[in-house]
Amino acid sequence: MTDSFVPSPEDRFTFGLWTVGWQGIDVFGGPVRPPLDPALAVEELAALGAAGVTFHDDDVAPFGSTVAERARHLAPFRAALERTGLRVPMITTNLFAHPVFRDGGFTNNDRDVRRFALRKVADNLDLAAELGATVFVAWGGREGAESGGAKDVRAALDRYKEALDVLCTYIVERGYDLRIALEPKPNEPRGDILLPTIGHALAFIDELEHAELVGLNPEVGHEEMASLNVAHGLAQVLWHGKLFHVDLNGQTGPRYDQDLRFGAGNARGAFWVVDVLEQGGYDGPRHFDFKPPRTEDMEGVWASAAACMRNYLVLQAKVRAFRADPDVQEALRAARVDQLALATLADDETLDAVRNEAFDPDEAGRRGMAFEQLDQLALEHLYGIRG
Ligand SMILES: [Mn+2]
Repeated sequence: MTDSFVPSPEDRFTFGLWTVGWQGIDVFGGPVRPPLDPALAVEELAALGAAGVTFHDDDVAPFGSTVAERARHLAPFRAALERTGLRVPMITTNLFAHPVFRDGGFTNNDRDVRRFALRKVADNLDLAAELGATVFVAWGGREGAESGGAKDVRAALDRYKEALDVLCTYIVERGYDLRIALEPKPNEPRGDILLPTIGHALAFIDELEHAELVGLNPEVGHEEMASLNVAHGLAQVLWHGKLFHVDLNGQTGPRYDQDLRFGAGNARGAFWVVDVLEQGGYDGPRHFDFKPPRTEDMEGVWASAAACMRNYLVLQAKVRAFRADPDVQEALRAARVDQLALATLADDETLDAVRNEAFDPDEAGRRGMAFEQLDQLALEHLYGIRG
């Protein structure tokens, strides 16, 4: 298509190998697509205009590979990276697929498994540093429970903290330029996952020894599964200085984890997600963590991946046009959005100033906020009849 929504590496779009490589295995059926060679994924993503790829350790070298086997599996992948110039800005560890992780990794009740999980992550931190990744995502999909008595949540959080403290100490001691990004999710695969939302994870980070090295990798679908407003969540993560990475995809409200391509599902929510990322100064990768539906063959997979980037660029153009629209600027003033940026008390004032202030709440209570006019302008930009 010949328009301006053509991605290039400057847009910093990245994809997990497990996204385009997903074979469609779900709870109800086996694979619908053949395994995807990681080197081929790199070539295809580069041709589509992506800037980088990310992966779990087991995506490139099978679980249990020796150091030599891992090097052998990584060689063609590395060669493809060199040929295409694609980067690896983020790496993550699979602590959920193998049966040993049936009760999680860092918070598994079995101490031996927890020790094994730390070893697996440490190996992967070495690889991340070697490949130049600066973010290490920790999604604790199996850290949780289905039943009440089986998990002592306070003890589990002690172990979660212990794991992150130990791993951060390792990062510091090795001098790695790496930060860890926790990825909250409310449920799936566990009935209830620990650190289920952005808010839980932010509060948890405050208790860590190296809190400065730990931030978040929020995912659109995960927050929407919990009926939360993703744009608001991202804004708060930015406010805390903790947006280390972001997972973009699509979701239609609270149901199973759909992992739709970005921009599908809640399109209105996606508009505000792009707005907050663009306005909020986030300069990291725009990382897509989606699953091309089972209905698709490989052609459909690449169409779906291209659409993630295209939809981001379309929404980016729309939020820019929205912000630049003089009618919107007037509507923002009418909605008194600018007033919220003003401190409630002047520099030289104390609480006494407001206690002695003349104010007519009935008069102020009659003023409408004019939010509907502003929101309608946003929708009209999204619907494509403005800008
Ligand atoms: Mn994710």
